[in-house]
Amino acid sequence: MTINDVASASAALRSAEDQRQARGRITDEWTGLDLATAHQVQAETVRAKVAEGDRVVGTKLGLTSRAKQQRMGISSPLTAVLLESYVLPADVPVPLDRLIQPRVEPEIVFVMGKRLQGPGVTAATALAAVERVHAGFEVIDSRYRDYSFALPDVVADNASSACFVVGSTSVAPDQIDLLLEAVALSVNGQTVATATGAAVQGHPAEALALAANELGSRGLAIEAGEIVLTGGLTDAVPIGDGDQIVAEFTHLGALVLTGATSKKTGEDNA
Ligand code: OOG
Ligand code: MG
Repeated sequence: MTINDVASASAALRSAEDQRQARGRITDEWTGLDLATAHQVQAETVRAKVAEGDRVVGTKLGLTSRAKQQRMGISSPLTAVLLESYVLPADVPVPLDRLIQPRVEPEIVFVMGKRLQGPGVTAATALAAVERVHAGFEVIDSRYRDYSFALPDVVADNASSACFVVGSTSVAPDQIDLLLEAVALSVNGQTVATATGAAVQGHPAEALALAANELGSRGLAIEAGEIVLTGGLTDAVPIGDGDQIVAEFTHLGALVLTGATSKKTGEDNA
C-alpha cells in the first residue's frame, strides 16, 4: 500500500497497532508529510476509533521535558488526543500482550474545571481553569520500529499513546507548588530517575497553556471535565513481564505499575 494521504497513513498506523507490528517511518514513504497534515492523520485515527465506540477524554502533551526531547531527538513539544480506551485503572497490570514496545513515564495530570482555549492562554489563566491535580503514569507504545520517528511521524501516531493511569490522590491547584513537586522513578527497586515539575516546560501550567494555545490555533479547545497529561517528567523506561515500576511523588502519592502477560492477568480465555 502506498502511503501518500491522510486516510492511508492513519490506516497504516492503526493496522500496526492492531497487528502489534511496528513499522517504518511514514515520512520515509510520504516525504511531504508536514505538521498540519500529520495532525489531520492523528484526527482521522481518533475519528475512526470514536466511530467504533471510543470516546475523547482529554489531551496529552508530549516532549515537554528535556529528558524526553533528548531521548527522542526532537526539541519541539506536541499535543495528542486521550481516548477512553487508553484508561488503565490503578492496580491493573499493563496488558503487555496487547502492546508492541511499551515504555512508562511519570507525569503530572490535570483534571479541568473550566474550558480553556488559546490564543493568549498564560500559565496563570491555565492553572485557574484546573480543578484537581493528580500524579499519573503514561504507557507509550510507538507504532514505529525502535521509536524511530520525526516530528510529523509521532504527531500522526497520536504521540505513541497507548494507556494511562491517573492516581487516586488529588489536590487543588492552589494547594501545591508544582514547580517543586518531585518524583522519584524506580524500576524493580532501583531508582532510575528523579525530576520536579519544573522539568515540563518550566512548570506544568506552562505545558497546559502551550496545549491550549496549540489547540486554539487549530480551532480546538480543552473542555471542562477533560484530563490533561502534561508530559513525561523523566525519560521513559521499558516495562516487561514481572517488572514493577514505582513513581513516588512528594505530595501526589505513589503509583505502582506492573507488567504482565494475559497468562498472569487471567484475561486470556482462549
Ligand atoms: C512520544 C510521546 C511523548 C511524553 O510524555 O513526552 C510523550 C514518544 O516519546 O514516543 O508522551
Ligand atoms: Mg507522555
